[in-house]
Amino acid sequence: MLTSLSNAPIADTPMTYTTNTTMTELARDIRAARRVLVTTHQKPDGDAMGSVLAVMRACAAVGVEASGWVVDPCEGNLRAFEGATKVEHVNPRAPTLPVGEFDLAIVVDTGAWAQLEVLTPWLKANASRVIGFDHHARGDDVAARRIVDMNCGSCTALLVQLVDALGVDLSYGADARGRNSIAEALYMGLATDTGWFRFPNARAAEYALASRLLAAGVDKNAMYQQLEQSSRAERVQLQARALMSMEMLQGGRFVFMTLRASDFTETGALLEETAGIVNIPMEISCVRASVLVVEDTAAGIIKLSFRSKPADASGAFVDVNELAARFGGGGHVHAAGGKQKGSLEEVAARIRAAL
Ligand SMILES: [Mn+2]
Repeated sequence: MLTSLSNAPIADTPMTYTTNTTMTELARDIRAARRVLVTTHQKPDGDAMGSVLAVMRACAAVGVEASGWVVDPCEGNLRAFEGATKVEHVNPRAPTLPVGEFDLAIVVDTGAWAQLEVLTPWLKANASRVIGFDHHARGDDVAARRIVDMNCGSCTALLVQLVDALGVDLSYGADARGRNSIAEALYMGLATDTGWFRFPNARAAEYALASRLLAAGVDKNAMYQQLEQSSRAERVQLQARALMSMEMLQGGRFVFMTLRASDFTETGALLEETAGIVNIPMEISCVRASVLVVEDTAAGIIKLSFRSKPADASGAFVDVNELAARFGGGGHVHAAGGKQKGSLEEVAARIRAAL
């Protein structure tokens, strides 16, 4: 639970977070299963939800019963993609654990205990049956067997290999309008994790996968509108608050923004509506990295988001994965998150010192 969080950085464990099995073996085990649980990190983003939905649909395609189990908050924009794929949404303040017998538990888009707090007791009790698919640099021994590929722009870019290994058609699951297919779920993760193919992690392989998914019937324009142009006005007002708080540090190399509890109450915006705000200052020429600090009074923690630009002409860049690791988190070289206890002022001072 959240009370187990500490301010200490994640200790470097001797375990190496790397692939220790093959896609063929995991595909075979999924096919042999009768019932599987599919889950991801708390507060799922587009890649997490896309990964859960893609795996659930691929399981359905091979006759395996899949239960989706996700710890909220989860944006309505993302839930809109569930269609007929029924995902159980768990309230982190009043959590429940999965009920019934599962032959396998499939953890996607994370391998870190810190991101699976609600489900940790259940996963530990079922340790031998847990398999994982991830594209993050850091992780723990959540999944006994796992495929980890940091070179995938999204977890769904890794999962397309699983779908292929299962021999399932990418258009499986499409409804009468051509929506809610496996391809759509894969595209949701791919498009959102690569910032709609603008971020450094959008490379030839990611564009090639996008091409394949579009050919499989993905309606990218409808998806863009649903994912990026369906905000409430309160969300844009919250963005304005964050931008008003903007401080330029180190001669403008770093941008530092804060959102206080009062910013949420006064705008009526929700905590999950902070998504994407940390990217906005990257539009500024001199900025190399951006930090957003959010006061989450309900959870009693301070949430941190970090972003950085790819290497400049001199080859220099800010490794925000390393930075986030010093603040109870992690992620990728150019996109990471963390959480801290303490007051907003205390945490802000710690981060300013680290920058
Ligand atoms: Mn991801």
